[in-house]
Amino acid sequence: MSDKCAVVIDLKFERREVDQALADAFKGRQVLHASDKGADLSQARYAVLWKPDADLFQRAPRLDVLFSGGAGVDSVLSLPGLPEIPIVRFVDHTLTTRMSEWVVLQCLAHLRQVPAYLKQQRESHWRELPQPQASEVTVGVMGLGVLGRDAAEKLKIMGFEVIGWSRSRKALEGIDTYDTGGLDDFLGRTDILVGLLPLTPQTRGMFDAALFGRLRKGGRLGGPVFINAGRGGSQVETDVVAALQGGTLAGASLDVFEREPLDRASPLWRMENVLITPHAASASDVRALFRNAEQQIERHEAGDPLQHVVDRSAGY
Ligand code: NDP
Ligand code: OXD
Repeated sequence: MSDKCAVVIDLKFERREVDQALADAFKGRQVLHASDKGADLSQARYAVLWKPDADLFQRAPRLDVLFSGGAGVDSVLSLPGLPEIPIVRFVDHTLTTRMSEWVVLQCLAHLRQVPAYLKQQRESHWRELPQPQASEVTVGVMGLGVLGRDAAEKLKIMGFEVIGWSRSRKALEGIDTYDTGGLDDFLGRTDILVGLLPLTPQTRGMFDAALFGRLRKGGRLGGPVFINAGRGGSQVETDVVAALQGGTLAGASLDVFEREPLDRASPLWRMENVLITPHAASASDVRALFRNAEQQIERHEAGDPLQHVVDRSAGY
């Protein structure tokens, strides 16, 4: 056996996919699978995890670093028995690129009236709809972290007017930015609201009736559009439904929900102006995840600081 410290894997990917990715990862290190209930994890120093079983930290009491299988760490931070050790978030261009593709796709879908054309197609109805220009529509991105920033820049390239909001104010070329104190001004300019916020006590339930009511009225899309790929816990789903039914919102694209999978009885499934994806905006690439964890372990063992460490007091 190698004298390099062992790694535990506790991910909810298909085991075959994990095994294929492991063929090129953690060379010279023992890799243990938490799903093998007989495996001795007592000496493992690193864990790569996503929604692990409740007994992981009892079985692996000597961990030094946790690697989250996703960019969002709300579920990791709420794990029972979570040890006081660094948690490294997953940050990788594959994840960022996928998310920006999803966000740009959704903004374009509402700009170019895809939900209305899909309805017309189902009814074999030939009718050209108005075509506002991207430059006439302001997209407000809430959360200008790794994902929000890239999405904002790509939306800008597509020609949208883009503004952004985050806890601390950011400087982005060609994009007006706001901090928490500027929320009213930010919302009052926004035609398409994009949520790319982590779920924290501050962001829980933030997308509610009051917030939707502060979005810009009278824009070129016939009303504001809400797009969320951050976390479902940030949206009050009954308020989203009511805002769509009452016309406060003209449309929505939702990838995340208060409870996942989204209940079959949810009216959101049947709304013609709503596009739904099953928390699939940007899936973690398991090869990239292992490559990242391996690089961070090498840094850690060489005495260099870990990167993308979660700030537990901020919750992300
Ligand atoms: P980052 O940590 O890089 O960025 C988070 C951003 O949110 C930062 O700009 C931060 O502000 C801002 N923010 C946090 N709390 C507040 C607050 N209370 N008020 C205002 N702004 C706030 O995260 P990522 O960009 O990497 O990821 C964002 C989220 O996307 C993840 O947490 C996860 O929930 C979700 N996600 C969803 C996926 C999907 O498939 N649907 C896939 C991957 C991630 P500041 O810059 O000042 O710190
Ligand atoms: C993530 C996610 O946080 O998949 O990476 O939601």
